[in-house]
Amino acid sequence: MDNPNYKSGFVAIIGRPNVGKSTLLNYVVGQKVAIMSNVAQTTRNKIQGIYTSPEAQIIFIDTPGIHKPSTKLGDFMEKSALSALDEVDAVLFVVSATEKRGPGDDFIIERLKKVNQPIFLVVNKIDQINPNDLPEIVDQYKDALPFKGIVPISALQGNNVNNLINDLIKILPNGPQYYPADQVSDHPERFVIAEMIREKVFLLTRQEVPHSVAVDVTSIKREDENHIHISANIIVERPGQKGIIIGKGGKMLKKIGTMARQDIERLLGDKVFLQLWVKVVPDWRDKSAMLKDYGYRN
Ligand code: GDP
Ligand code: MG
Ligand code: K
Repeated sequence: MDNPNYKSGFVAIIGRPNVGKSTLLNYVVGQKVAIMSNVAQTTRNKIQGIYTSPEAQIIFIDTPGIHKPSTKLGDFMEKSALSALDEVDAVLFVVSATEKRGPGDDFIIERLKKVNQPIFLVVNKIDQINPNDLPEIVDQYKDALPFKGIVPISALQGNNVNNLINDLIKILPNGPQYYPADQVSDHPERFVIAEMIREKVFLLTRQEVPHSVAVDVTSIKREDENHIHISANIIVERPGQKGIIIGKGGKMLKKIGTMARQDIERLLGDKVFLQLWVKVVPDWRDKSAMLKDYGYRN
């Protein structure tokens, strides 16, 4: 891609549970990449969806970890959600037009006060309200943060989502098309699966393994009617990290595989055979920090 005017960047989607973050992501990407559910906090992973057009590529990050931490795990997830915010080009703060501003929103607003990147207020579910009520809903939020824009949408019906995308493209920097245009449509679940494996690596090894670990899902094949065979490489920089991930007698890798497999089975609704390898790629760290962090390979 050598179009010097091409725009690209990373955008985080933040909001309390059930405001429609996954629905928005899925609408924009045109694929069911994130797990949608009425149950709060089902999407515990940093899931990315990629929007690609001839003018721009936007890589979306779902950060459900940004809620009040009450456990060690919550703490850990919140930290990674916040550190993701330092690296993005814009933040979408999604609220629901059908609900009053609440403590969950206030908590997020407090966190977002520390963020320097442009923040858009996205008022979702406008299909559920009387248009006359919109100004009153927006009034609850509009002075809380120095919003770059306020965009009412219906993620479910797609109303006004194009304008949101155009607003985002306007503020994105010039940059390359990081991912091939068909990456998401080829294997919409590939990114999610890689994220699920990555999450288990961090969860189980804690701080011993740095965030530069990448997961590359090398194949997803249907074995038979009820089974899917998945192979993935966990890529680290140093042999020591490989040792930690494999663990004594392969115990750690087995644990990572079992926990990831359970998540993937829930995602795909099928039984899964998951084969994991750990590979050392010494110059991995030299690559751009952003691409590294999001598991990009090549
Ligand atoms: P998340 O927790 O923020 O990711 O929320 P989800 O995307 O999982 O959505 C939660 C619920 O709200 C689901 O039942 C969605 O179908 C519903 N929903 C999301 N966006 C809209 C919308 O624009 N309009 C309506 N009516 N429902 C929506
Ligand atoms: Mg969600
Ligand atoms: K949800």
